Amino acid sequence: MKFACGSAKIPVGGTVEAPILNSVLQDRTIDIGTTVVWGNVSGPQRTVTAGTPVEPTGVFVIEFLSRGDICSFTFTKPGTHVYYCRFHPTEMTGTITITGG
Ligand SMILES: [Cu+2]
Repeated sequence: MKFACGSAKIPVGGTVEAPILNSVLQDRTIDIGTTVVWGNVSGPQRTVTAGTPVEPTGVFVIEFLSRGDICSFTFTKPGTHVYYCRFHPTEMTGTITITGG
């Protein structure tokens, strides 16, 4: 699992931003090896939690993303991951699709 927050270095390879703005978690389609960077642009605390509230997958879990915080995760396997915010599990959901490999 390659996961970085705060001042940690963004790994080598492509990066794609997925800003969290107006209570929306973004959908992104990326190539394998790409790092998705989530930043809490506005609003209260968020989480970026892989899976669904009923069935979290644990593939990536970013807890307590306060306003201004930036976290990232590098996807090294193809697949599709739905994700959600634990504080707003029905309104805030998104999908990351990883192609290639
Ligand atoms: Cu939320």
